[in-house]
Amino acid sequence: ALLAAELRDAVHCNTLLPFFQPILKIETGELIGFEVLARWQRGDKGFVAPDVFIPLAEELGLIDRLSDQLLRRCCAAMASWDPKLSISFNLSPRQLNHAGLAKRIGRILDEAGIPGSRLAIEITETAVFIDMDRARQVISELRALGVRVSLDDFGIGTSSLAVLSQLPFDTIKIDRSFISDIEHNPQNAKIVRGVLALARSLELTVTAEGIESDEDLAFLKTNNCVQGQGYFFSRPVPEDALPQLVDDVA
Ligand code: G
Ligand code: G
Ligand code: G
Ligand code: MN
Ligand code: NA
Repeated sequence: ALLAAELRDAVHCNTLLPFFQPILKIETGELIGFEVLARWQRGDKGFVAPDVFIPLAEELGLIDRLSDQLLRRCCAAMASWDPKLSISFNLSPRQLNHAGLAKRIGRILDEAGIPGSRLAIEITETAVFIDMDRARQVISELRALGVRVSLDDFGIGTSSLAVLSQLPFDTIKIDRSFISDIEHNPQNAKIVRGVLALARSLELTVTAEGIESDEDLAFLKTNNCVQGQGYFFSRPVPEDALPQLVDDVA
């Protein structure tokens, strides 16, 4: 109950922060943008993980407001970046069912003067896709804004192939459980090669998550995976660390 009250306050005062984890082109090492990961600094009690406060925000009916605040902050930050850089922003599956999602996102982009092409939306496959028609409509509305749509955590859900077959994604993000330590896990290596082949035939871009070592990276390079992210490049960092990070990567 205390946590809920504090989260209400944090959303009310707009104190949640976006952290940024770089996404790179595997072949060239070029920085293409960042995944946005929400952080809540709870007074002097340290950071609360999104796994905890995102479900709570959903329960409290605060998720849309929280999400809009974060996106606005990101758009404000992006205005000063190299326009080639984009962000990849997580939405809760439940948000797909809220009417006017694409309209709200379009308005936030417009107000900040950021083109839709600099935004990707990440959606995890879950039971929400039971309403495939609804999901298809929202994804199409987002793509009409020029926003790309990614299927997040690919491979650990229950209906990946049905979802891919029925919904118009641009990108799949291979779950990090398949990538970290791929050098020493021949089974995962085979699965990832298969997913890359599947993505090629569906003309989807792939982002590998959870790249933790130069061996992980070398495997993905050899197998022509296009994009990647992970602790090997950088942990998620706050906005004020971005200039340094952009310099380091370049
Ligand atoms: O969240 P909302 O869009 O209602 O907030 C509008 C602005 O009002 C926010 O950007 C925030 O700065 C300010 N605000 C609203 N409530 C509070 C509050 O309880 N404390 C502080 N410090 N600011 C608040
Ligand atoms: O660092 P990591 O602990 O950031 O993230 C844990 C989980 O929380 C991930 O699955 C991520 O997709 C999710 N997450 C992070 N930020 C957000 C957000 O702003 N909205 C939603 N819906 N999920 C988020
Ligand atoms: O579900 P989603 O893909 O949005 O989750 C992103 C989560 O993965 C965040 O918690 C982020 O901090 C974490 N993460 C990002 N890169 C790595 C990595 O290389 N290794 C591990 N273990 N976690 C990572
Ligand atoms: Mn994600
Ligand atoms: Na993931």
